[in-house]
Amino acid sequence: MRQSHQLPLVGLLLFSLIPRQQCEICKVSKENKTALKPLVHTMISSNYTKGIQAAKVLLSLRLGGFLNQNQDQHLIEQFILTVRSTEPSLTSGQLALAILALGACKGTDGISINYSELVKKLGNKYKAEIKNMEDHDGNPLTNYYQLSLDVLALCLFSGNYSVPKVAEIFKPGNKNYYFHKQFSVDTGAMAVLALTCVKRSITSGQNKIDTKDLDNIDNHIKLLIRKILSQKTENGLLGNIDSTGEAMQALFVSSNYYNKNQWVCQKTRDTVLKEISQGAFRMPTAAAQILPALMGKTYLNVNKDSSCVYGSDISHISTQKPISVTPAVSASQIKVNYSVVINNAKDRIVVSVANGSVFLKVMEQAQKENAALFSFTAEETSWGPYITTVRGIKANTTNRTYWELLSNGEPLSEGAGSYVVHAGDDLEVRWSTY
Ligand code: CBY
Repeated sequence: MRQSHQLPLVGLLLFSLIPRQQCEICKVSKENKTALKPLVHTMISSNYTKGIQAAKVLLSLRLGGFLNQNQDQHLIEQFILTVRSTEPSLTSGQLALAILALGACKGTDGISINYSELVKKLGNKYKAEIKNMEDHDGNPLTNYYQLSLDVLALCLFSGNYSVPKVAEIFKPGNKNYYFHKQFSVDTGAMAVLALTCVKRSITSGQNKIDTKDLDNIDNHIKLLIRKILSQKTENGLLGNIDSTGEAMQALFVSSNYYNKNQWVCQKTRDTVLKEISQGAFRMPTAAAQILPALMGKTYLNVNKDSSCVYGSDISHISTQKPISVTPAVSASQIKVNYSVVINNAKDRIVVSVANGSVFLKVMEQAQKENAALFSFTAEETSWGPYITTVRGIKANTTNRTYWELLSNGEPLSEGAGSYVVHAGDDLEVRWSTY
C-alpha cells in the first residue's frame, strides 16, 4: 500500500484508540459549578480535614482542584503527620485511601513523601487480608470495598500484588460483594476502578501476565458493570444516593462495557444536583464521594507526578454558609419505641427524646434507663459512629456479624449518628449476619 493511502487509515486507527470515556463523562458545566458550593463548604469547614478520616475529603478536594496552594500544603503537612503516627493501627483501606490522597497530585516542592515505604506497608496489610480469607472461609479482615481500595492504590503506586490472585478473588459471584444477598453498589464500583487499573497496567505492558487473567478481569468488569446498572433507580441514582458518586466513576472508566441507552449520565447528574440544592450530602464523607464524579474525575486520575491544580473558581466559597436543613432540636419531646433483638428475643423500651434527635440519642437514653439490657459501644468512622457492641456482644468481620439498624422493620440507609427519628418510630438494633 502506498503511504498516502495509509495516512487516513492511521488516522482512523488513532481515532478509535481515543478512549470513549471522553464522550461519556457528563461533568457539571462551568455555569453550574456554583451548585457544588455546599459540598466544598461541608468538606473544608469540617473537622474531617483532620485525622485519618480526612483522607477521602483531601482526595476529593485535590482531584477537583478546590484548594489553594496554601490550604493544600497545610492540609497535606498535617495529614502526613497523622498517617505517620497512626499507620500501624490503620486498616488496609484507610492506608490505601491515605496514599491516594497524598499522591492525588504533585504538591508543593518542599514536601517529600516516602511513597515506597507506605506502599510496602500497604502491601503487607493487603497480604494479611488475603491470609484472613484463606484461614476464615473467604472472609477478609475488613471487606471488599477496602480490598478494592488496596488493589487500586497498589496498582497506581507500583506496589506488589498478584494479578492471578486478583482475577481469582474479585469474581462477581464472590459473597463479599453482597450484604444479606443484596449487591453492594459501593463495593462493586470500587472493584471496577481497581480492576480497570490492573487491566490498564497489563495492557500497557507494565505487568507481564497470562492472557487468561486479562480475559477474566475483563469479564469481571463487564459483569460488575451489569450489576451496578441493575441497581439504577427510576430517577437515575445508582444504588442509593451515597453509592452514586463512586458508581458514576466506575461507569466513566468502563464505557466500552455498556450501551449508551443503558445509562443516561445526565439524568443521574441532574438528580444529584437537585439533591444538593435540597441539602443532601451534609456529611463530609458523603460530599467527598460525590464531588469527583461531578467534576468529571475518577480515582484513576490520581497521579503523584502531575502537578496539582490550585484554586478553582469557587475555592473562595469556604467562607459561605451551606444551606442548613438539619431539623432544629426543639424543646418538645417525642416518644419512640426502641428494641434490642437477638435471635428471637426482643427487649423493648419506650423512650422520650427531644424532637429532631438522632438514633444514637435514643440508644443513649435507653442505656441510661436500663444499662443491663441496653448498654452499647460505638466507634467513630468517616460516616459517623458505627455501633460495635450491644450488651457486650461484639460485631465481627471474620464471621460476618454486625448490629443492624432498623426503623419500622426497614434497614436504615444512614448510620446511628445521622438518622433523625420520628414520634412513634419502632427502632431496632438487630444482631445480624451479612
Ligand atoms: N469503608 C468501609 O470499609 C465501608 C464499606 C461499605 C461498603 C460502605 C457502606 C460504603 C462506603 N462508601 O464507605 C460498608 N458500608 C460496609 C462494608 C459495611 C459492613 C461493615 C463491616 C465490614 N465488613 O467491614 C457492614 C457490617 C455490612 C455495614 N456496612 C453495616 C452498616 C450498618 C451500620 C450499623 C451499625 N452497627 O452502626 C448500616 C447503618 C446499615 C444498617 N441499616 O444497619 C450501614 N452500614 C450503612 C447505612 C452504610 C452507608 C452509610 C450511609 C450514611 N449516609 O451514613 C454506606 C455508605 C456504608 C458506609 N454503610 Co455499611 C452504604 C450506602 O448506603 N451507600 C472504607 C473506610 C476506609 O472508610
